[in-house]
Amino acid sequence: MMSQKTFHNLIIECVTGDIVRQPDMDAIVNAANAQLRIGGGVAGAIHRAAGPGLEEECRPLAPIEPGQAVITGGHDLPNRYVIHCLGPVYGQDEPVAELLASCYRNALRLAEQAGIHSIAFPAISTGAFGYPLEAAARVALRTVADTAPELASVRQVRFVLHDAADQRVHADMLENLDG
Ligand code: AR6
Repeated sequence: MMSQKTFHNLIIECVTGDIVRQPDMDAIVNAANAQLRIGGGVAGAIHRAAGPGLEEECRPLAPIEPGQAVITGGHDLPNRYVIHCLGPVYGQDEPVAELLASCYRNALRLAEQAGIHSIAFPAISTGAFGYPLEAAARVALRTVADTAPELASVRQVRFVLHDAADQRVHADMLENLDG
């Protein structure tokens, strides 16, 4: 299942799938922990697929703060880059929506600097960090759409949702999102 819309020449799409199985994307985004270690969820899947070289490259870049992003190589992943974002812990890190928006803005800024054309995001903070899916989707889609006019290199942003219900929430919201 797939839905797509264009904002200022930026294609935004929402698909159901696995973040480590997006071989056509230049970069994938990690829903990281502050220490940039393996962890569970998205981070576990990315580190397992990338191999131990990723954790080694991450070590000197840690720790990072909520809202911050750092970029590394993709190692054994099919993607050239991984951009690691630390999302806010819901009910703990404040202001929570602003910190989540910063993740998306900072990731896109790093992607621009690296000359990246395509980037895939998971739903940052909506797993272990407890951010309600619909509220997080609203922040994520709005932030990416609002950033579109500033992007020159990034042409395609893909939201990869692990389950179909989450994908539907994003697809419906994308459908109703104003440019
Ligand atoms: N591909 C796409 N989406 C996924 C995948 C996958 N392979 N696996 C899970 N999701 P989470 P967070 C979804 O917990 O909330 C880690 O342990 C998942 O259903 O990965 O930012 C780190 O080490 C959920 O909707 O990230 C941190 O400590 C979303 O991705 C902490 O969890 C994010 O879930 C970060 O928590």
